[in-house]
Amino acid sequence: MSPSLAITTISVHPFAGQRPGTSGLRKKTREFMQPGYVEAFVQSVFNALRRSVNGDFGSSTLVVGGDGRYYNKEAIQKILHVAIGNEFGRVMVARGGLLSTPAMSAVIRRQKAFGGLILSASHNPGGIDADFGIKYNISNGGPAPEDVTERTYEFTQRINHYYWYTCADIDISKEGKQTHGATEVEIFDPLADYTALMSELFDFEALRGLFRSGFRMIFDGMHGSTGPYAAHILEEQLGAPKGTVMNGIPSEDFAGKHPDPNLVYAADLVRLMQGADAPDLGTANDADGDRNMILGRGIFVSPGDSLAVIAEHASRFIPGYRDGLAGIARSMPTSTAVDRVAKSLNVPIYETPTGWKYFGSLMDADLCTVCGEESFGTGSNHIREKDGFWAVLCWLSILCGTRKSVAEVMTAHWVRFGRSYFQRHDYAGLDSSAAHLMNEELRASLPALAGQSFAGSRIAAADDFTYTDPVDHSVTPHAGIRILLDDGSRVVCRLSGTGTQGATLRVYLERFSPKYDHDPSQMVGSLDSSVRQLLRLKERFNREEPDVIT
Ligand code: VG1
Ligand code: CO
Repeated sequence: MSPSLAITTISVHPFAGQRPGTSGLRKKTREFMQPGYVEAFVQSVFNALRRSVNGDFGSSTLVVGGDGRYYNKEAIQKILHVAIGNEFGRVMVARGGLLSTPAMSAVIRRQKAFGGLILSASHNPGGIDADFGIKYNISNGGPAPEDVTERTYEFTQRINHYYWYTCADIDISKEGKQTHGATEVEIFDPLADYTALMSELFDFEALRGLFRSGFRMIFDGMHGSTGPYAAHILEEQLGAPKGTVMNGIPSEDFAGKHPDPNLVYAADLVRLMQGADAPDLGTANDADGDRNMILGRGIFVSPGDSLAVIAEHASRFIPGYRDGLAGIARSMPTSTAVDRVAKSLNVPIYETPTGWKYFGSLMDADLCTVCGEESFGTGSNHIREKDGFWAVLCWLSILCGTRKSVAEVMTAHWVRFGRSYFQRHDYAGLDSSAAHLMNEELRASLPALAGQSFAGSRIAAADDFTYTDPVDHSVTPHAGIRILLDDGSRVVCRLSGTGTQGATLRVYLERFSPKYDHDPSQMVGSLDSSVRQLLRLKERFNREEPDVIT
């Protein structure tokens, strides 16, 4: 049979709401399981990209993999059949379908692929009644920028057919190459490129020495996709004792938990790190491996501080950054701790909207080397995604180089730079229209806020953050409402773009002090009560307390 005979055109109707958010298309799993849903979205992605290859994917490589959640394998089969139907020259599939988000980014870059499809709803729970997602990454290895996601969305709204290659399920359990139609399907080792990249950036020999000296750590894989990477690199390559990796076996529903590395959802690890026999370092990654949490004995490192400490020490203790940093970027709501480091290093600092896609153009233009978000995301220009395990290796290198404990590293940092006390309060499952109305009202009230008293200080400025990309000059409006106080404190409010049900309000609170030993909750307490009053949260939503504080 000639290849084209096996390709059929299948009719499909548009599905409402296939608009990618902060990080790809994220919905309830059952929504994705509707017949034709995955096919229609993936075909729309290809339709949006087709003009960039002059209508022919014959010399393009597509990479496919996911975080192993429920429906990962089924969706991969669908993507393979549609990609072969669209006559991609090569499709690379991670063995077993398991590929972390940062590894995807590394593979796209090292294999010079055209792009990749990641199946993940990140830190959201998995299962038939939980969440699923698909994200497209472009050839620089990073999330598709907004012009691509918007074009994709337009195609989803007028799609009427997709291309399908008819054949049995493709075996993705063993490495090797197969030919289907006009496409070479290559099953690859998901650990190889990522491990090679890490060994180039970090001094593995020094880290082996650290473990030989008796250093103890825990890595919590939260049953997501990173357990195998961590076991391979920490236990096999760096000589950390077996058992260093906990919850390291990927599971379809992440053992029924939120695979989200924060104080609430990684409670077991947090407890361990507070115990009498706590190891030197405690770390966790989310399901798709782009988020990280860092803990020391009895101490939690807030993500904004972690970014600042990594930026402070990178050029000294991490070979990949020996030449220094070109610049640093953080998302707007992220604490300003790293700004002070940038100042001391005499490098520019960039403030971007929430979501990793905004860092890509800065890194492609060599304007920024290290970047991060308050949502437990840290990374650098080694790839174009945030990288949870990279952050773990950064901290290992800093502890190895300084011979200090996590608490000592933090204290030294705060003594030198002062401390940004920071908290994020999430109010989840709010009525969507009420939440949007609140946003509108707040926006309308902004011009009148300046000069008013707030949390014992005075509002110096209040605005709705608009970002203009310094490289491609694209403009992103409505990226979060900021209230800036005379005393340097900040409150930021925005609605989440990754949820799958109702609306989630995120309130970010930050207060600076040169003193480092205050209680964070107390330090942001008056900001919290003032913003609750301003937003009239109780009245609107009948909510007394946030659902999650990070
Ligand atoms: C959240 C975070 C944002 C992060 C995004 C994706 O978005 O706030 O910082 O980039 O999740 O992270 P939102 O719109 O819900 O606030 V992940 O680990 O899902 O790829
Ligand atoms: Co994630």
